[in-house]
Amino acid sequence: MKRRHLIQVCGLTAVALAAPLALAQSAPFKIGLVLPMTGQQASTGRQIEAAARLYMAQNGDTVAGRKIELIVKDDTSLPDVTKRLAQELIVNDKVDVLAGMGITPSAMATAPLATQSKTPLVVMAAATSSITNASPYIVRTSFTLPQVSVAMGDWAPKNGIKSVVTLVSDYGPGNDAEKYFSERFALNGGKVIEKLRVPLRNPDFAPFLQKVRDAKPDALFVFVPSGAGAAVMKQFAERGMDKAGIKLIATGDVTDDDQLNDMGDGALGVVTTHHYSADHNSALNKKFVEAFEKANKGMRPNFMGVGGYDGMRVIYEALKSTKGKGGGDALLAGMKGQVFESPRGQVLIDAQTRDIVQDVYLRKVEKKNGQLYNVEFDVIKAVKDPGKEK
Ligand code: VNL
Repeated sequence: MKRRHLIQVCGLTAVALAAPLALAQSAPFKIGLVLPMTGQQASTGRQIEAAARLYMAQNGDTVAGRKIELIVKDDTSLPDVTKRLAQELIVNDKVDVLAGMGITPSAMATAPLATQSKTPLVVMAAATSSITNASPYIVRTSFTLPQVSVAMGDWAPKNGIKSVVTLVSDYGPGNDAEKYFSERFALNGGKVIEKLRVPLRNPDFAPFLQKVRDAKPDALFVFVPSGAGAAVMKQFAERGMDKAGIKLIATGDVTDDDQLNDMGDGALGVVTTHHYSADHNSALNKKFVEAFEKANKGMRPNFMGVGGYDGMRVIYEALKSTKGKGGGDALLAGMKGQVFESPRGQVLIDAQTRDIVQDVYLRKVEKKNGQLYNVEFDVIKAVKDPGKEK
């Protein structure tokens, strides 16, 4: 009797001691996802939120014993708002990870907060090269403009394009695209006749396109952010640029899968360089596109969606690597060096730069089963951000 009693007491003590630990382990793991859900970049927010929710639906909402809580905040694409929301998420909600960042100014405004609070910040959209230098807590799952623009600087001169006018949105990623395309194009013997920059907010492309017509280059090279491509394509066609013998070449942001199918036949034949096409030929991508469309009333995933989907993967695996414990530095360590197959192809989170290394594709807009797609026709394997090599 006595002995049994003792065992019972010991058992109870063990349970009592274990209880606080078990409670701490089961506290939710919070991800603060700050995105432009309204305003000019709303399609980016819509894509990333949908992709994050799909990832959770497919992989479960409990990781290493922790329930994953996704807190989505709309920054309306204004960097001051991004910063305020990130601050609230850190201080009030005590998030374990920050993520999202639709545009470069939002990521830049949030970077110092990530550093001060030692909170990993997973950049899923913004793509200026220098973003990852702004905080040692930033990890990127999108791409960089230098990464995709250099490929066009190589392709164009080999394909009969000897003179170009560049037209970019006048901020970080546009400046990167202009610089890295132009330098490589010139190195290959091409001539950049003029460099034009349009404002990010409410751009009117008409006066710029008139200038391009007058300059008569072989091609116009364009970067505008996701969501703005359809307007460029429309005005390019309306001004009869193609009939004047001027080709359109661009980064894949312009023939964005989110809008491409509505651009009409004017988009046919446009060649772009980018890291993701919904048409990418792999079993994993087919499965991803099908599930994404099914969960979102037929919406086709674009490169922003993939950045969000892979960003969630990076967070899940980092949490697993800490066995559910978390902690800013431990999570960051678990994010660095991840290698995995994404719907875009094989990727690596470079442990040194915390930036993504990935394949860059040459693509041409073609019709398949009555729908417009960026059809990949060539690939440059495992491209690092050239912006980090200087
Ligand atoms: C950025 C770069 C934004 C590429 C984009 O779409 C994009 C950025 C909203 O770094 O601000 O396609």
